[in-house]
Amino acid sequence: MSASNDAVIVDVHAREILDSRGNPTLTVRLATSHGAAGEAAVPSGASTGVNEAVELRDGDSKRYGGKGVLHAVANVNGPIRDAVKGMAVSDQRALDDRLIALDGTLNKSKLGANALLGVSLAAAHAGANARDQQLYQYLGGNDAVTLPVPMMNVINGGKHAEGALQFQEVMIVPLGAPTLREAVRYGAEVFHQLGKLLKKKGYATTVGDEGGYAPPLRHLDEALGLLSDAVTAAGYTLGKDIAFALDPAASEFHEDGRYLAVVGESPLDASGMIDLYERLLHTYPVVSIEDGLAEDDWRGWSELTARLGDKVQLVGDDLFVTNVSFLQRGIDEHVANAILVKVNQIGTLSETIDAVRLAQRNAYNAVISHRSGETGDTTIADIAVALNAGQIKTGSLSRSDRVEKYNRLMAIEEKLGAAAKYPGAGVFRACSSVVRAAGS
Ligand code: 2PG
Ligand code: MG
Repeated sequence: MSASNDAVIVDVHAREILDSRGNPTLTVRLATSHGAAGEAAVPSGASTGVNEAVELRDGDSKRYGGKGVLHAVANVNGPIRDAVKGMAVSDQRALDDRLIALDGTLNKSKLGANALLGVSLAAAHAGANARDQQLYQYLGGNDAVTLPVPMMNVINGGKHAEGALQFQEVMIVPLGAPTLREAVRYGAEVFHQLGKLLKKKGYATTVGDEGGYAPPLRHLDEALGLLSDAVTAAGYTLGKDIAFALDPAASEFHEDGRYLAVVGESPLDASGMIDLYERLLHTYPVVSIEDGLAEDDWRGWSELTARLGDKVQLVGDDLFVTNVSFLQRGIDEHVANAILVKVNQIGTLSETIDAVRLAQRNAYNAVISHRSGETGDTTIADIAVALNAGQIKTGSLSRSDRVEKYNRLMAIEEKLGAAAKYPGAGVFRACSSVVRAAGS
């Protein structure tokens, strides 16, 4: 072991900052005995799953409408710092175990998952810096060579754009691109063509929380129709170069067993929703549907998976909340075939890695994801490559909180050089018809 491997944590310091929605979050800086340090900022969701680890907010209505995070900051600068000082920065697992034990609750409600995550991720950055390595390399070693296929959220709705589509995310997937760099270009070109089309049709081209357009459309077909035209106008072949992915975030419009998929129309039951998805799959090249049904509708999810699981990627976000217990239930009950992975849903890097590894061992796909409230932090780009996850979801092709992740991925691809792999359509092995269309 080189001397730098023995670097120990000498200081941890958190500070309140703002996220992309103007809400408080925290950034944590962790310093080591050898002079290396690391910093990480914590994201925040809007359409959160009920079983997510707890994001600690002050609740003091005199500050930021109760959304301040000074308690979480104080937890880092007090008890957490005292508990981790002197620990080896490179032993991520021991550090995360210490954080989990110190909190002592199942959902991290005592110290806050936001406090724990900031420390956990800052330690990983400091560890990488102490060894003079890139983060993806530090976490994934020489095996970390797979750039993720992005799902780019170009039409925002649901909780991320009030007054727009009921479905939260309509995404493009550049699965026919030869490299990540080209995938980003495909995405940006389609995004701009979509903007032109919307403008021509008299829609505003302002964007939602994740940098995608937020036109006041009612039906998903309108969104997918417009997007199909944008893909063609950008010179790409639908289904071959670019496919679609959806995140309805159905927990948000589910009530008493029914889903209000279109405002002003009758709500559908789970089977009705599955019929809707089946029809969409026949009409458009949809390769992935996330949270197609609600987080507590396990019976509906079983039917969804039985009917469509061999045709399309079915991703559990609110359903699995990056938690191995929920994912294990999904595996046991044949529910979904992929997991969305959000570091702040679970609160430490080690538990995030556990969720991805459990998925991979059971032939479930893993999609590393941002939150709708983000910062300039790009840690998830490195995590996606480190774990060879194969997919990332990190928003549209506008706003720095989104594009910074794409920019980081392009930098990683350049650093990897000839070793870099962009898996393209191959990651959607469940979607046989689309993979065939894309010729892989
Ligand atoms: C989602 C996410 C990210 P939020 O539902 O997948 O796109 O949204 O962070 O608001 O939960
Ligand atoms: Mg989601």
